[in-house]
Amino acid sequence: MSKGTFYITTPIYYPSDKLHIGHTYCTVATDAMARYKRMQGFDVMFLTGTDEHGQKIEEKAAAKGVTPKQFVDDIIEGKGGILDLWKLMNISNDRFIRTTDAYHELSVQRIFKKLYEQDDIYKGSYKGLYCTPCESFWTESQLKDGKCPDCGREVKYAEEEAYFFRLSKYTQKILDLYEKQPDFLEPVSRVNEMVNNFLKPGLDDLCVSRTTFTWGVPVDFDPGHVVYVWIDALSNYLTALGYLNEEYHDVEKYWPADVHFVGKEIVRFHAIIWPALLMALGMPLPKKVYGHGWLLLDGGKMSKSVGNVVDPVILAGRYGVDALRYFLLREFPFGSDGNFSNELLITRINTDLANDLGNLVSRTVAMALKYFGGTLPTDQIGDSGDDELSTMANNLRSQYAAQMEKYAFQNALTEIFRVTSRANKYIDEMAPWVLAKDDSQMPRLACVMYNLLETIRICAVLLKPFMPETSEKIFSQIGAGGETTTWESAAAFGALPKDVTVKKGDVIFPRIDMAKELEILAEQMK
Ligand code: ME8
Repeated sequence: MSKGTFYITTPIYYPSDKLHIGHTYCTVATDAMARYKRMQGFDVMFLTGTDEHGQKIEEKAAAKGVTPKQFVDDIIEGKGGILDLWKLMNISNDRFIRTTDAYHELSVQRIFKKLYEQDDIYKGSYKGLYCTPCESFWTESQLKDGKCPDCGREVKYAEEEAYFFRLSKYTQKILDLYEKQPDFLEPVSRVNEMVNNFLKPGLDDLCVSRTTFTWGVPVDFDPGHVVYVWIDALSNYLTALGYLNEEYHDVEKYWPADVHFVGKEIVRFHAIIWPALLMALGMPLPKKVYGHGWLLLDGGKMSKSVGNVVDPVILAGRYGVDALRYFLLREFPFGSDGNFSNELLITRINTDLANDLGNLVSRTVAMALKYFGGTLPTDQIGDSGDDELSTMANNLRSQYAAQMEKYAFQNALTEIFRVTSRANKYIDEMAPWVLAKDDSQMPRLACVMYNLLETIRICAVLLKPFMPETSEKIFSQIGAGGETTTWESAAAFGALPKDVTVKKGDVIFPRIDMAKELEILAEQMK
């Protein structure tokens, strides 16, 4: 039975270049959350997609001698493109929206018109410092040494006819929102940033149309204007459900969104502009916006324009998708920035996945085979004399859930690995190889093996959102399946039948030779 709906989104990505591991980070986090909620029995809608309009794409396409649509089609649908990357990373999105989809464009035009007709959008002129070669307006503070920050050339004062959204009207309403709904925006540090940097000084009206490029959704009642970025991009969260279009009919079912995951630099758009637009449209607001941190490389934000990007395809190819997924969510607290390095990745795989989890599974399965031929004897189950491990495993699901509900993926995983470490210690303390030498100790030995298998089972259930393929491999080795792999079954110790049969399988995470691997990676990432 469904526990209700859960609507979660990633930002829609610019298909201007190949995506890097920073983009993968947010999508993997969203995927883990979506899988977690599905496992719990929620009817999940997980949306991701691409944000395809704008001057940058138009220019890149022109430089390549193709149309903007051909350009984005290739980056999205072409070999090694965005869709391939999400498939590789095992992303379980329910819907994929492209802002060039006809139904989305139609909705955007309808939204724009509605806001214009009710006077939330008005025609004015965009005034500022203009760089002619870059066709960009800049504010005084954005200039570098008084010149264009992009190309370094002179700027001059200019005016351009444009439409504006009356964002200034919403300053107090957004402040009230943060007051009334203190968990609307998390982590809390981002709220302070919004209040101090943008709301306290007062919001300016927002330019929402342009006439200097054509690659965008046309304003249907004023040819020459195209809808400028944010109305087009932000509204994807609604149009993908069928808002003001006939493609889908899910607005009532899934809106308001439960959470929008976004990178910290676009929090302002999601926590100020988006709620203001929704207020203007008379729509309920999302329950939460979560602004995650950046993956840094050598201390700077990983980004294609800087040229310091790491390719997730290379890493997933060498260490497996699950290892990469695990690393991303285990290594960095979701709300803060984190410094990526190949050393960190390999260390994490070796310590947690190969030594801790992998060893626990292979030792346990090997001992169950060696001492009992693979099937535990029901008539001989005794007491191991230690209930600390089973108590920990029993409490694990609720501790894990408490962290997952806060989007504290790192802590949720830490909870699981505290239990796997304890289980490894339990093996050393129980010394099954000593028990096995004494016939009278067989009931105790059987209990030790059962406790280990049960502990592994509960951990593997809770790891499913993070490492779906690994959990399946573990289930198959420890003789779990069907009802013993469900969320419900992880609530209590003892779901596996007492005469469970294990099966030898491959090592789930082979140990990596750090020095050798670092050399190979350096070569491949050149
Ligand atoms: O911002 N670390 O698209 P985008 C972590 N189209 N996250 C990173 C990152 C890094 N190094 N680099 C990028 C856009 N991201 C808009 C969104 S939503 C209505 C429109 C994250 O392709 C970034 O923070 O530039 C953002 O959340 C997402 O990737 C998409 O970035």
